[in-house]
Amino acid sequence: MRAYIYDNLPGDQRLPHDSGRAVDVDELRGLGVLYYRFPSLEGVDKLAAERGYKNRDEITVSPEKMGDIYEDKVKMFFNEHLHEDEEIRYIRGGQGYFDVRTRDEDWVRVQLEKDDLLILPAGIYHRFTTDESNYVHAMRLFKEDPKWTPLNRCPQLDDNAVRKEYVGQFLSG
Ligand code: KMT
Ligand code: NI
Repeated sequence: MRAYIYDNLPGDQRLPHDSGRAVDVDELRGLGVLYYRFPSLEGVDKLAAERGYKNRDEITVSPEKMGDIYEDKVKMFFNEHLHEDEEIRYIRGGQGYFDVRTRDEDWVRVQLEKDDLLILPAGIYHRFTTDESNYVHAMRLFKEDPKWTPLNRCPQLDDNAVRKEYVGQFLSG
């Protein structure tokens, strides 16, 4: 895992876009974003049990697996959105970038690789993309049924109760 401020320069979303400003795990924690490294599934199983996660699935995001819809999927994952539940992703192979918003509306780009697990809190604005390798294999963890409805960012979403709760807990004061 490596995290840094996104440079906001034009260019393919899959390029690193590294501004050169590093972000450490304490800063991530300040945004409610938790990082773990689990070399085996044991650690993941334990975390899932502790947090009440009953279900999981695995997804491979690559042109080989997805064919013609790959480019559309990658663009969709990159739309800024939030969820009303936390989002947990465990990377089993390849790499990918999760971008999360700071209180200053910068993006922190979190580069994940095999064995990295990231927890995004409910209500945080974020987006995802593969990198130049165009390959990531990830496990998605769910408390109940696989459901992770993305709510795309728009002004009215600031009134969403889960968003307000997130802002109150992590972005104010
Ligand atoms: C997400 O939340 O954007 C995804 O599930 C993308 C694939 S998992 C790395
Ligand atoms: Ni999401």
